[in-house]
Amino acid sequence: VERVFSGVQPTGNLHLGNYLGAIKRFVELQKTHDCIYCVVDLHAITVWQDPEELRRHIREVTAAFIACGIDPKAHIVFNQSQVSGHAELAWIFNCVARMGWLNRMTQFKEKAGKDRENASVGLFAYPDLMAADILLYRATHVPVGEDQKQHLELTRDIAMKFNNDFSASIAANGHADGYFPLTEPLIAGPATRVMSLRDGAKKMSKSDPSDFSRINLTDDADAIATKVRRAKTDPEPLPSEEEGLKGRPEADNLVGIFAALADSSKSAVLADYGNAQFSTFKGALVDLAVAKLGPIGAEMQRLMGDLSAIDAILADGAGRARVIADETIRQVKDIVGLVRS
Ligand code: AQP
Repeated sequence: VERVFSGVQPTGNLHLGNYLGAIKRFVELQKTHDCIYCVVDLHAITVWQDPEELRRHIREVTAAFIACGIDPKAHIVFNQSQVSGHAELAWIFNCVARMGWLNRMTQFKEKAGKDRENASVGLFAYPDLMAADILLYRATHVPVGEDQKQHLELTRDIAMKFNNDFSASIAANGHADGYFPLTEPLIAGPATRVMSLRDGAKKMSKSDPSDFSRINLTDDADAIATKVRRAKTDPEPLPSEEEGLKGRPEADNLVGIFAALADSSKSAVLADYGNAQFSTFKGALVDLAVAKLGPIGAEMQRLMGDLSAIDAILADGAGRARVIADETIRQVKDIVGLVRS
């Protein structure tokens, strides 16, 4: 059976990159897969979070999942810290992964910056926890943005080393070869890496100090219009073919956003807007973004009006996730040789 797992950190403003690169794909995969979608709060605390804000953000990501169209009854939606198996398996993976592997992770280098000595141990070990999130459910597919590709490769390396290191014990415990699956990333479509609206060389990100760099899922029509109109562009009109976007990162980004929002492709968008001035194209992009994101923001706001209903969804999802997770933890303990009663 094919199972999808993915997570989003409750670290602040969810933006168009999170939506197009991840959450929109989560929604689509519900039709064909068993899906588990997680608010990864243990990942969030690898950098300090204000406790009140963290609580609000956990509920806000949950509201965003549901407002975007994830069905928490047909699939599983929960927050990571409510299922202890994530932390337990992450510890075992800390003992499987090698320092050298983690030293190569570019996200750690970017997030730790120059002051690496002062980064938390959790931030360094973050990819091991991510591998645990995925493999706890023996997920076969993980929809993510391009920025997570390296972490998915590490997840496969951990699964492979675990399967090798414990191959005799895996067989002795009656499991088929390869206890953990080699999970496939699902990175596809025209917006796997949405860039900042202010700088075509930088990823759109929650932590960018400029709010004009991103479109938040909660932005109203005026905010979306202002941000798109102010988005950096070059002076040339749009090219009529995709080839012409090479070397024009800002144009490429806006065309990719348009294509993803319209469920279309960059070449189809350029067939309609090739040779158009940016002012014309940006006007159409504002209309499209407002039409697609407006209802999501409004629904998020409505859902946030009843926090106990959100907490009930998380509790129900955690209960169902725990059934799968506990079974994996029991099996892994037996494989590794940890005595349990
Ligand atoms: N710019 C992006 N384009 C496409 N996909 C993106 N994702 C994030 N940014 C983009 C995808 O969204 C999912 C959830 O991301 P996350 O919140 O777990 O972590 P992140 O990648 O660290 O997100 P941010 O916004 O960049 O946060 P900060 O600023 O805190 O680092 C993932 O699937 C991710 O690929």
